[in-house]
Amino acid sequence: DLVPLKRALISVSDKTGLLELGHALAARGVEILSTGGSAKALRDAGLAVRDVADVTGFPEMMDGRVKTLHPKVHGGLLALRDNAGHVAAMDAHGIGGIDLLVVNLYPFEATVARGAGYDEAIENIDIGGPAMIRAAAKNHGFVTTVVDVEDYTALLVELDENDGQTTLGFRQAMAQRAYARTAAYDAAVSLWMAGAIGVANPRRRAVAGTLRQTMRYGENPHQAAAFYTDGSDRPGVATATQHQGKELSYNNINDTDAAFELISEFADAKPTCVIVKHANPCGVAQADTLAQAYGRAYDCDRVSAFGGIIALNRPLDGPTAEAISGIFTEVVIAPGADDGARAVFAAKKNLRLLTTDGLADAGAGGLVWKQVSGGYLVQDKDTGSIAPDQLKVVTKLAPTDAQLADLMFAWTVAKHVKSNAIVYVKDGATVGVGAGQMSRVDSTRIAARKAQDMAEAMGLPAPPTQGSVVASDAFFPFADGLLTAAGAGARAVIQPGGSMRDADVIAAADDAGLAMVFTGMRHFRH
Ligand code: 93A
Repeated sequence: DLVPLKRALISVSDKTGLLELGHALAARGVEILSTGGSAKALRDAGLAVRDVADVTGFPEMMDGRVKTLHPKVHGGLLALRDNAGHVAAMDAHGIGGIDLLVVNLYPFEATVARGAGYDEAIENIDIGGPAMIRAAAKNHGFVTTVVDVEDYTALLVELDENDGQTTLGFRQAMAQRAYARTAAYDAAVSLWMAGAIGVANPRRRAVAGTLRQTMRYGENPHQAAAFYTDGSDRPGVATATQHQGKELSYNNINDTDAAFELISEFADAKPTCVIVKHANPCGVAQADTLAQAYGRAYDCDRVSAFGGIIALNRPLDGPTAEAISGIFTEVVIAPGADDGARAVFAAKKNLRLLTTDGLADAGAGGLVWKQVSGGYLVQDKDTGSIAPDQLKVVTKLAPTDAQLADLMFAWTVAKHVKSNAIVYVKDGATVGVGAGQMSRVDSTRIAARKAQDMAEAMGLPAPPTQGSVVASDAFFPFADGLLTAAGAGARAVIQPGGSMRDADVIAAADDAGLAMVFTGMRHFRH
């Protein structure tokens, strides 16, 4: 299964490494065919190159839209060299075999990422390149396909190790990468078009990604992992600038994303700080300064905050950096960091500091998907939100203005807590977060117990849930959860409503002297 390499076709948009490759192939006696710009670059470097136009007998035409789309090219890529009929057809039509295809495609992803207009994007959809890649990769029994500059070295090593030939294993590996590239390429085109023409339906969208980073490991050390970007320029962990600290790990990226998505809900709010652990917020708070907001978020659950991920809705300043430096933190992400903050963090070599170009638009749509055995679940992002005037007061007592502000804050945080989510809030700070429990009453108890623990640790006279408000991401199916919250000292409740037993729950709230509002919207998150 060794195939000697006699003729190569090179057609590359990204000319990186082209001349080195050309020289290396020429030195190994390989004849080089090439298209316009690639041929010129090789020729300028003193290499003997034959133009594809010379092979096909057709000039490149229609602004280059048609240059390699010809039987002399595709026949040379697709012919089975051990098939008498194919060989006869090659002879009859003067088709020469092509043993190596080196192509990298028009930079469609980069073109749309820099915000090019519609027509320019369309012109950057490569047709001839993917056609050749797919043809050569299909015929990997005889043809080697290289679609990535990073594989040039591997190709030359392969040739050197096999006396100018390639092995089937190598050609298969390259073919597999080739199809990954064309699949991702078309998916990127589809994804861009969906945005350009406003297709919102998840059932009509393709999934695309570009490898950004391979990691030492995934969620656990025995799992391999990689990070793919989707070409979006949305502020977030994928587009942030890292200023210091080790490379982000799989869990760092996951947690940083959770923290940044939540902080982005507070773009227009006063200074706000989010602390995340295991993709759940363990403290979210607002204050007059960012440093105070951090302190209040930290006080929600000091135990969990250790080794946490911090997101801020303002550029990081010196005093906040100073406060954060008090304990071990994995990542800080903020829409900027001033010189004072950078100076403070300079001493914290392991802390990863990421800055973004503003916060993300929390209302912007998008898709989220989750793998299940045998497939993917795809759905719209949860961009649902409600305004205070859409809340329905269902109890005799209505919340005060101060409670209403806290209820809205708690509701927003609860949207970002894994279900079943229960969030107690007092004066613009979470004081208890119950996450990811299978029963709502357990989440309610856990959040209250955490508040109790903090009160004991900090020597407070009473748990901070006394006089708080509470949010529940979905309705209370029974009165028990609500009564647990009331027992912990919550005075007002926000929840979707919609349970069969709403009447019981409302009656229990009235008996306990609570104010309760219904949102009519649920925020499950799993
Ligand atoms: O416009 S195309 O889709 N039509 C073609 O027939 C064709 N053949 C190769 N684009 C085509 N290519 C692409 O041209 C290659 O995929 C490569 O990205 C680029 C190289 O052009 P040049 O060598 O002129 O710089």
